[in-house]
Amino acid sequence: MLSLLVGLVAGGAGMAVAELIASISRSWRSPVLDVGDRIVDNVPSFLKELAISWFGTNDKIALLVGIGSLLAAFAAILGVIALRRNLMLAIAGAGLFGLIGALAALGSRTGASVSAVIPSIIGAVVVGAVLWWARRQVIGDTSTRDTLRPHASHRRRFLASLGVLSAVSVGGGLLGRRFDGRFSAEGSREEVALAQGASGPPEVPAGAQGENSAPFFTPNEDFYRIDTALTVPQIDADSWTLKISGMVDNEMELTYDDLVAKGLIESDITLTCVSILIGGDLVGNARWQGVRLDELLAEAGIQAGADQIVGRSVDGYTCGFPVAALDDGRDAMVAVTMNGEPLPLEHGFPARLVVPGIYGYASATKWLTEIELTTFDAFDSYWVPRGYAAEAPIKMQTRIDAPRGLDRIPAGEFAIGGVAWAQPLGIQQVEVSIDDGPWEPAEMSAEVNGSTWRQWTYRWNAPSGRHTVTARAIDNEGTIQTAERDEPLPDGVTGHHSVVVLVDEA
Ligand SMILES: Nc1nc2c(c(=O)[nH]1)N[C@H]1C(S)=C(S)[C@@H](COP(=O)(O)O)O[C@H]1N2
Ligand SMILES: [Mo]
Repeated sequence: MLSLLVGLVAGGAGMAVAELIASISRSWRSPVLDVGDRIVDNVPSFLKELAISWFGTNDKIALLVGIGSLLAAFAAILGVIALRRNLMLAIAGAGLFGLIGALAALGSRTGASVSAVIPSIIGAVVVGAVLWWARRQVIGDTSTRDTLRPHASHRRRFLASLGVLSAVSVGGGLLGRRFDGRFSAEGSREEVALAQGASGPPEVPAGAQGENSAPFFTPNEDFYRIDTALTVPQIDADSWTLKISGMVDNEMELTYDDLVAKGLIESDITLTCVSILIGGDLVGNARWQGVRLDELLAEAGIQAGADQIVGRSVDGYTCGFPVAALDDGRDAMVAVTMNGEPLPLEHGFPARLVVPGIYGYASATKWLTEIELTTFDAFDSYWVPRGYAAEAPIKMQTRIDAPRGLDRIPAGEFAIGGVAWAQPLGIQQVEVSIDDGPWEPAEMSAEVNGSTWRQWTYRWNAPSGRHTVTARAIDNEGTIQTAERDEPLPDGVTGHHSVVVLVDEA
């Protein structure tokens, strides 16, 4: 019991010191986050899909809780080894702790300086030192016994010291996180909002909102968030730049002001994640403002032979999509606002790519810092070596928002509602089938543009009993959404959304 406690206190003290030291320099990170990053980068894709389907947008918290639990278990074992077996072995174990942290720091996607190992190494030294001290307290330096029989008064004093040490560790750890918070970009975002005049949530275009569908514009707070970043990159708009590089005639480097001075377009675009399941919620619609990507690239001059546009993030993440995707004039942009405010930090402040019709993983680089023109042969973006498709057009989907699966509703008139998307073509019609009966057309809400989801309502006179409601869409070229089911990997789900509903006697 005591040795487990000693291990936990030693581990906690080491973590706290590492956190404190990591907070000194902007280029140093918490070892836990570094280890987490390497796990995120190396976890097999099927596991990542599983994590998203289990934890949704909380997958990061789940990962950190997992790492924390493993660390605690490891630390507790070190305590047992230190007090009951071999102190040197336990200190070596603490060294392993540090080594893993150091390697994780060096493996950073953006490349790390050698000094990035410092927090881990000092943290490990502290763990070793606490274990050594605890062993001397418990066993005494003259003794080589394995059994622990300290005097009661000595024991009380020792427990008190452990208590103080834990309290100091918790305080130090919190202070470290707090101190690290001085790198927050929230202030920069507020300045940008003041300078640009945030207009606030947009008004829904006339007739676009369905009766029982998701809100036409997804509020920023509710917008799904998917990325590999365990902590949100903090970027000052003032010192940020956007490079345009690679196979272009004129490489460019723009400041935030240069970019915005090019003039902003405004467009309603529905983002979709390749990991969305049938009927899932990794999709959201927003009004974006930004600089047209085709115009920006025309200015840079795309060289013949370039077929891939790569967006690089400050955190090392990369997206890649075809140059040819821009040929149809869709509103691809370097976006700076989302629903009438500067991009929220989690959604890419100060600038991100938004490309209608291409899944987010391949197009929607957040915390954008470079756009590189290259070829698909020459470069694989982040998810491609991890098994996702290099080209990722969004597949048509229809989602039933009401009723939800296994809802109980009273018999009689019910407005079945939902959304459908087929960016950038757009949806012509949604059809509903009850209990595998004939497909009947739904009432369509106004179409805003092909890159935005379209909402629909089907007025159903529900008879009592258990019924299955299925919906499918038809795009503006007349293609009917396939019933064939496919998984998210490697290029997005297909299949119809169905819900079972329990209708009570009226
Ligand atoms: N820098 C960075 N940008 C990224 C990602 C990422 O992991 N890192 N994930 C992409 C994925 S998979 C999706 S679906 C969209 C999600 O954008 P959102 O979080 O604003 O909804 O961002 C894309 N842009
Ligand atoms: Mo995604």
